Amino acid sequence: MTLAHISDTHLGFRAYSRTSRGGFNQREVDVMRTFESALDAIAEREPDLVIHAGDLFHVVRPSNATIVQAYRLISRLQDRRGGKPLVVVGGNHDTPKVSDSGNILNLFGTIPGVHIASRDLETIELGEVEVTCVPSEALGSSSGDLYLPRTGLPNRVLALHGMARQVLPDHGEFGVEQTPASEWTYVALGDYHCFKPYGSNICYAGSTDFTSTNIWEEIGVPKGWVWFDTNSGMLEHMPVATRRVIDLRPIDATGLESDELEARIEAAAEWDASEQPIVRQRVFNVLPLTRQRLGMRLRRELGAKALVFQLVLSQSATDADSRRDGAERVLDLEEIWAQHIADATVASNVDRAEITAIGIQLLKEVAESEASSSQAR
Ligand SMILES: [Mn+2]
Repeated sequence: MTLAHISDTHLGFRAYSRTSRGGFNQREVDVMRTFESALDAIAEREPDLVIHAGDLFHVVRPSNATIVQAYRLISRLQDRRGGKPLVVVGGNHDTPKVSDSGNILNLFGTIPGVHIASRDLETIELGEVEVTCVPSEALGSSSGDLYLPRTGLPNRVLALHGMARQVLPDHGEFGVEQTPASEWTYVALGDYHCFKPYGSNICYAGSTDFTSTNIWEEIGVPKGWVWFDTNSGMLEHMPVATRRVIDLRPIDATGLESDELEARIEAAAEWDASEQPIVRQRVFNVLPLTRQRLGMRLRRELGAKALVFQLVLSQSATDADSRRDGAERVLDLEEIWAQHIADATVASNVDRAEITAIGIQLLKEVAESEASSSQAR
């Protein structure tokens, strides 16, 4: 049997203010495009079984456009595969907390061959294959028992969304030694956004695009999906192309005048503008006066070479220091907002300074309310 394992596609994910020609958020378009190319690659390899290990959508209520496109792409995949089984497990992002009645995932169960396990632990029998599904909601309610196969079928697949102590009980990070790995033909994990295998038949497929809160810590690991062949026992990560994300080497601004710092930042900006990547340049040890003098021109020019150019100026000496003082992220967003309003086309009677101030005030309120509520991934 051959199997394709995909996860954390986060359709409907949006970020930054740039829009596509059609007026959609550009990152939302990107994420859908990567999903499409992943499905095309999967269709080409003709797997017997496809597992989506959760977070098909980024939100519980995706936009109509997102639902329609996802439905079209999954229908086309199933068409090409002649309706061979595709199992989708509910993730923490796309499962409503309250009731199952309004779960958008259930709509996809109407596509030939698609099985949805949105909320409860369930075992689906597909000929010679058992697929035991542990959606995010079912994982939350279980008591910590190990998951074991429930049938005697020759192929037994566990599909689970979460950081799975039940599968990978405490052993350093997530250990493989104590898992019932030998009981399962394959364990398809979702939730963690980087590809991560545990032994020869368990892995997180990772996300298909950069959709986490902190995309910068994911740069080193390619996005993609996983191919598994039970005959050869071979587990292969299949990368997909995404928009490039570039984290430039941080600049130390100690002793630099603002024009010298500008020159350094400009010199470092040597990526291919036609790729329109997402770029971050961090600068440490920036004095408040230098920050004020750093021209908007620089941000605009470099911003035009990228989908997003994040210039993160910090008074602290290192990233760890700036995180400790807690003000960095808010400051960063404020700067992005100020830049956006400086660049935006506005009616002549609109006061840019006033709009900027209102936005900054709102950002502060959001930051405060976020700090007081717990952060779920
Ligand atoms: Mn996810």
